[in-house]
Amino acid sequence: MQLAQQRTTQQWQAADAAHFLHPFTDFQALAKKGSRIITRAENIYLWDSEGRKVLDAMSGLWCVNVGYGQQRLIDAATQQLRELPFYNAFFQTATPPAIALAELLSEVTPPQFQHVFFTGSGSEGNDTVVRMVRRYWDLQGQPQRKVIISRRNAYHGSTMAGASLGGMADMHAQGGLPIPDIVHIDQPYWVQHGQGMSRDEFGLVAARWLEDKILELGPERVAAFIGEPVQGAGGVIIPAATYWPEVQRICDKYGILLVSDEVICGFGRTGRWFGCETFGARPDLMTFAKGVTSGYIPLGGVMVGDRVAKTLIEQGGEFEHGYTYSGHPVACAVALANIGLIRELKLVEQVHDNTGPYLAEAFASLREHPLVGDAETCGLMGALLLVKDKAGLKPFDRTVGIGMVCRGHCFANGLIMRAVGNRMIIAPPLVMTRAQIDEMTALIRRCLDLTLADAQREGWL
Ligand code: PXG
Repeated sequence: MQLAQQRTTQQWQAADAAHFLHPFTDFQALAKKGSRIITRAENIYLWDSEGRKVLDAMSGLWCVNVGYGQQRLIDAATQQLRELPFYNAFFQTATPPAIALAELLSEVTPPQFQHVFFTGSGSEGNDTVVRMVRRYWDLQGQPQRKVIISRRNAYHGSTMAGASLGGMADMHAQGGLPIPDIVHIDQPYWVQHGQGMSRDEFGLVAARWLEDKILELGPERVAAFIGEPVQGAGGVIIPAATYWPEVQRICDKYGILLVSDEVICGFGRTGRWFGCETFGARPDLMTFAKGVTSGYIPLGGVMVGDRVAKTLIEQGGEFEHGYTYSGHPVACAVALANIGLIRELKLVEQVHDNTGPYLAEAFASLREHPLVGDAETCGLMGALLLVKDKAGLKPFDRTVGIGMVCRGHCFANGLIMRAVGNRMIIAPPLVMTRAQIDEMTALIRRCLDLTLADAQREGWL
């Protein structure tokens, strides 16, 4: 019998509550309520332990780009587990899957990237970025260049450096973060900071906050700027087209390194292989994870551009950094199969030419809903801004928790959609078809209607 079938939902929930501390969770509240137990998945659908089918519009956690149940990935893992389940990449050794993946990543990433440092996750990738950036400037004879500039409401992971780079105030409040020499500027969120300007004008204004911060700190102290092309966990904040080219110009002007955190945007999400290609930036370093294996098995890393790689290789000596699972052969074998499948199914082209524009139309049609103040997409990610009043995008009272109300209806109606404050967000698997986009849009519309009915009944409007 499959493990899932060996206990009832209540038994799983009781054992879960007794022993399992979940990430980003109020342990006591969840223990009282009981977790939803997910037992299997296929394509873009999940099933829970009660046999309920759910459309997973979040790709697991922004990662299952090729959808669930892809035999090619399963076979790659199985074969590699048989042949060589593990060997490390320390002590002057390597395994064929890790070498082949390093080579393939050089091919699918922008041309400045010919080298990769593997990690086990996106957070470890960003910790690697901090160490690498600081090592680079030491080797350049500029050890005073330590400060990394990031943005409020960014998410770069949960380790000490990842959470410090991130701009989540609640995370910083727990554990004395950020660590020294990481500072934040405001995010390029037009609704919050830009109303009254055109989006393109605002994009330039927001980018110039970077220059202001560089000048305030002294350019000689600034090592790097890091950003997600589109902020994912922050609520799918899609910057204006003017933003990233201006950020690039400013980084070039002061010689500082540009880091693109592609953990969510990488591997096709935005309709190009990497988000920096969609937005017109040429980063020196790129963090990746999630979509590299479609989440079938953990893997992350940092693509190291020529500028940094040359210095580390030619002048660096030993780089005192690495993880047991850097270049894990099974993870790398799955990544090889995953990237092969993305290419074969032409998923990046499909998102760019077909399903991405189709999703944009579907979301545009949701703008007519009385609760929706704004609807935006980029490739196969999107956000709906829920508002009390469309005029001036007037928000609901915070105490209402409108996003969580809507998310509750999604759960109850067989749809996984995330709520980030008053933004309802999606990032479905890249294999999603037009018919499935219609199916998802109909579910979203139903949940918006149910949320509106609550708002009318409870007097929130
Ligand atoms: N960078 C970005 C841009 C991410 O989105 C990480 C780094 C960290 O990756 P790991 O593999 O260490 O988790 C992430 C992860 C959410 C949510 O609520 C998003 C992430 C993780 C957990 C929850 O949207 N992104």
